[in-house]
Amino acid sequence: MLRNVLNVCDTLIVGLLKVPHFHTLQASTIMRAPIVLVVFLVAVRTNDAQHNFSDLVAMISGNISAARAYTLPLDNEKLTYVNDTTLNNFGTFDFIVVGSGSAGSVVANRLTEIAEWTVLLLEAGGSDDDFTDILGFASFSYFSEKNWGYNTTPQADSCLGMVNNQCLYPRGKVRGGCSTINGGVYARGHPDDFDEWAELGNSGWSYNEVLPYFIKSERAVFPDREEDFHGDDGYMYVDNTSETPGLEPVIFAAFEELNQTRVDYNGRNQLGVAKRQFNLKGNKRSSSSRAFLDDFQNRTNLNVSLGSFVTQILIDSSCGAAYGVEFIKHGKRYVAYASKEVILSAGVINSPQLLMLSGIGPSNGLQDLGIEVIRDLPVGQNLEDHVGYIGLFFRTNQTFYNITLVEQLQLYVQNLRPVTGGSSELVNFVNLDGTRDRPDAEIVIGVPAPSAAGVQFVFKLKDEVAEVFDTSPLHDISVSILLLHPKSRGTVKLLSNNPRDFPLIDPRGFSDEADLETFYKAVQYVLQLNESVALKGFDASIHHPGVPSCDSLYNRFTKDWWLCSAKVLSISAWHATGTTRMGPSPVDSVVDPRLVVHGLKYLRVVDAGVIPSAVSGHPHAATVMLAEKASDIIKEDYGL
Ligand SMILES: Cc1cc2nc3c(=O)[nH]c(=O)nc-3n(C[C@H](O)[C@H](O)[C@H](O)COP(=O)(O)OP(=O)(O)OC[C@H]3O[C@@H](n4cnc5c(N)ncnc54)[C@H](O)[C@@H]3O)c2cc1C
Ligand SMILES: *[C@@H]1O[C@H](CO)[C@@H](O)[C@H](O)[C@H]1NC(C)=O
Ligand SMILES: *[C@@H]1O[C@H](CO)[C@@H](O)[C@H](O)[C@H]1NC(C)=O
Ligand SMILES: *[C@@H]1O[C@H](CO)[C@@H](O)[C@H](O)[C@H]1NC(C)=O
Ligand SMILES: *[C@@H]1O[C@H](CO)[C@@H](O)[C@H](O)[C@H]1NC(C)=O
Ligand SMILES: *[C@@H]1O[C@H](CO)[C@@H](O)[C@H](O)[C@H]1NC(C)=O
Ligand SMILES: *[C@@H]1O[C@H](CO)[C@@H](O)[C@H](O)[C@H]1NC(C)=O
Ligand SMILES: *[C@@H]1O[C@H](CO)[C@@H](O)[C@H](O)[C@H]1NC(C)=O
Ligand SMILES: *[C@@H]1O[C@H](CO)[C@@H](O)[C@H](O)[C@H]1NC(C)=O
Ligand SMILES: *[C@@H]1O[C@H](CO)[C@@H](O)[C@H](O)[C@H]1NC(C)=O
Ligand SMILES: CC(=O)N[C@H]1CO[C@H](CO)[C@@H](O)[C@@H]1O
Repeated sequence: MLRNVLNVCDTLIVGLLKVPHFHTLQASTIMRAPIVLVVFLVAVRTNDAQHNFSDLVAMISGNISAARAYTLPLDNEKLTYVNDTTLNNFGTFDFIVVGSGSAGSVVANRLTEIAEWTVLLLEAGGSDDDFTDILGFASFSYFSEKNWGYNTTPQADSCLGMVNNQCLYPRGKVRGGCSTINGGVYARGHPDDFDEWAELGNSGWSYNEVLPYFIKSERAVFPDREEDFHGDDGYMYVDNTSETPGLEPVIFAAFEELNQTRVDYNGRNQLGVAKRQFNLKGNKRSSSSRAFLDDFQNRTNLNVSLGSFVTQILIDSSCGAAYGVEFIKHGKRYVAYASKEVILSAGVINSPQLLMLSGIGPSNGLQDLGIEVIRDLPVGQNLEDHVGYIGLFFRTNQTFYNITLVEQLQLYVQNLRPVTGGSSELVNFVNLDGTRDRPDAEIVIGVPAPSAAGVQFVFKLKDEVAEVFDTSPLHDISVSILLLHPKSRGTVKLLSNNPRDFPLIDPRGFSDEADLETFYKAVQYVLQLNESVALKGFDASIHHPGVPSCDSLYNRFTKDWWLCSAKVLSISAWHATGTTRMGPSPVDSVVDPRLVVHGLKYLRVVDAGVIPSAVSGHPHAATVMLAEKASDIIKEDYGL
């Protein structure tokens, strides 16, 4: 019935639609601005520096306590709760962007550069805030309303050390999406990654073609970077952090003994050892929302609606044209219409969920759930994820941060570690198979702040694993291994046809045995550091907490033991991609190289899910890049 009113199959309708709420919207924005300003001035005047600092301490302690007491939800009941079944009309916009995450914030910004275009940005979560701005406390946000609250399904070959064999699977449900709760690491990947995208049939996406888009968004402010590869006037800040006193020279020297040279890993050569680069502006996170939305709130053609959970994409099945969305906001149901396009930027889990709820996905699976199939596409079928290992440490004779929370915050306001950067400080990208210049593993070195959430808290270790997990936060250096190109693939599926239910996330880490072999090579590589002369300066040696279920079967540090322990202490690195991958064929991809859903009109996906094969880095940078490029593709498709 709605589709008859709009006649969406007629492409000319675009120019004829009325924009009912748009003009009233401008007036209300202008009137609100002075009120905000007054509040701000009063706040600054009444806060002396001392008062300000005690406020900071209270805010941090409050959020940490709240996280420790938080119970993760089991479904989306709070978002789907409706106490008024009327379907309200939210209005008509040229573009509706679903999700304000790494990608959606960029798309909303770039499309509203065109003054004639109106954009509605719908975000299920609430605001980001002073707490989420601090990278070192990110893991506490997993235990808050700012995380959707997912776990993986019980795993067979990974996450075996966690309760019920399930790994926590955080996803940002907040302005900025995952870029508001993630580690803030800025690592683009290797040129071959993007050349591979192009070789898979995605013309326009080779390294030379995407590099300008990495540069476009970036404002790099750290020294010793390779200028030709970095931007310095984009919106998103990239910086390094101060060092943990004494740590860096020793670690650099240790890796140099393994013939690793110092690099700018986002520059000419990725292989080597480096200080970590972060999305940081001073001591604060430079998330997509901070970088691409904060300074643009006065654009009258951009309407950002938080607390708005999209439950359905409206599609005219007779011609396959998307024309709007249905969503729930504060207990009320709304429909919003798109006179040009609906753009899904709901992320690697929720974009597939929303597509499948709307009839786009594997036909068998959807029919079984009673969902009418509009297009049979492999939605959710190619989940590719980096697998991480959390059981390796160096135990040293150093005492890194024997300081209270207040002392950590005193350092923080001076932009000093440990809290500014989290536990990731130095990194080594390495190729283990010896065949190419692209890394297949990443070794991450860091010293966690004493206030960090800790592995036991974040991962809900099984009792028998937690009992032996005897890390020493004051003296240990963590050495995490990430596999960058594992062969295992997982899935995202629906539990039911109800948006209230969480989707089923099954990453299937280590289900392909080749990945265990790569992991073993990575361990052998890291163990060489145990002989390092440089680390003797810390009297350091490898510390492994042990794994009861493996210790009882094999001798420690034998190959069988390592492969057994891999399955117990492995996690998803939360770097999933590929669930709506782009490609030329609807047989093994969901969107075409212009990010339009195969066989449909006016519906694109722009988020990490379209990444066709994993990057040798962390996906936020590549996701921002692809959103920048997507915005240009969209402008081009409308003749701009
Ligand atoms: C804990 C964690 C740590 C990570 N660390 C790093 C790191 O250090 N560096 C790095 O590069 N990458 C990291 N990643 C990965 C990276 O953050 C993500 O790959 C990237 O942010 C994905 O961007 P996106 O735009 O695809 O989705 P998201 O950023 O997840 O955005 C999706 C948005 O859509 C909203 N949404 C979803 N469904 C709906 C709906 N139905 N209605 C309305 N809104 C909806 C969500 O609330 C969210 O705001 C990490 C991820 C996690 C979870
Ligand atoms: C208060 O603290 C904030 C955040 O640390 C800082 O940006 C601001 O300048 C401080 N204001 C005063 C008056 O000290
Ligand atoms: C958490 O931090 C936010 C942002 O500063 C603040 O508004 C909120 O009150 C804090 N929560 C608690 C429980 O202290
Ligand atoms: C966004 O659109 C809604 C519905 O049309 C309107 O009520 C609201 O005022 C708009 N908000 C802004 C900030 O423009
Ligand atoms: C480092 O290079 C030197 C000189 O080529 C070589 O002798 C040594 O074996 C290499 N070390 C490692 C760990 O590869
Ligand atoms: C928004 O604010 C910026 C900076 O204050 C200003 O340059 C710009 O012109 C404003 N835009 C609109 C549409 O008011
Ligand atoms: C409906 O629910 C919303 C969200 O829970 C609440 O804010 C609102 O007050 C409720 N309205 C009524 C009439 O109960
Ligand atoms: C940490 O500091 C406390 C208080 O100053 C002190 O008692 C303790 O010995 C210190 N621990 C180490 C390992 O230095
Ligand atoms: C690391 O070296 C120490 C000696 O410094 C040795 O006791 C220990 O067995 C070695 N550990 C491994 C895993 O090789
Ligand atoms: C740590 O061990 C090294 C090597 O034995 C030694 O030189 C150094 O003084 C020790 N440092 C501390 C703090 O004990
Ligand atoms: C913000 C910050 O601490 N930046 C540091 C980045 O690394 C260089 C080189 O180690 C330091 O000089 C900067 O201070």
